[in-house]
Amino acid sequence: MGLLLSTLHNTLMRFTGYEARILMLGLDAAGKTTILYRLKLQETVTTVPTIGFNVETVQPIRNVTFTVWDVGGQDRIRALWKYYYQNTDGLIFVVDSADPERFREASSELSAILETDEMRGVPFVVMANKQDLPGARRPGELSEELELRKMKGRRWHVQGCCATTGDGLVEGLEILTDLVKEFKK
Ligand SMILES: Nc1nc2c(ncn2[C@@H]2O[C@H](COP(=O)(O)OP(=O)(O)O)[C@@H](O)[C@H]2O)c(=O)[nH]1
Ligand SMILES: [Mg+2]
Repeated sequence: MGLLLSTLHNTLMRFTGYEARILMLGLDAAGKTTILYRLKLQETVTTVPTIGFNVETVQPIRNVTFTVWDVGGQDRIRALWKYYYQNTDGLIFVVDSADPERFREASSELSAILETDEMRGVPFVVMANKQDLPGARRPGELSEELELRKMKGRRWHVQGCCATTGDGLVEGLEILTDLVKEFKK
């Protein structure tokens, strides 16, 4: 854990010099909150339930702000999301790799997010979470299932991970950091 934390801080250090706004989105139960806890980002989380969806915002760590909420099936409040999309530098989209019944829903949510004007060109990393579970799809397979090759005009990566152990999380963040730096050039 100590190692994970110091690696994470090294990773976030590489953002220093400018502020980076990272969104972490995904269907409910994909593992977003677990990732926040695992990265020790949870302590400073504030939840804003009044606007109809629970937004978790982490106070900036080394100039990096994380904002998190569940997507899917909330058409009534979808219009509000764009205010949170504004000025996003990078997207983490978390998927439960062992729940193929929801791949289609996850894929259409991801497409809808990426198609908004506010998210144009923003790079993303798909966290292929729950790699520890039997039957979990590997990252390559998941990128086929989510039809990521159709998502033109931006850089992306699929990272296998396990939020409960922390495996793969720092790797995914490091790759996102590199993609964000290229995007901001
Ligand atoms: N086996 C396993 N379970 C996980 C993993 N990540 C999250 N979970 C479990 O999945 C459930 C939903 O996780 P949560 O973080 O609340 O999802 P969220 O709705 O996206 O915030 C919880 O019971 C977690 O303990 C993982 O990598 N492996
Ligand atoms: Mg959650």
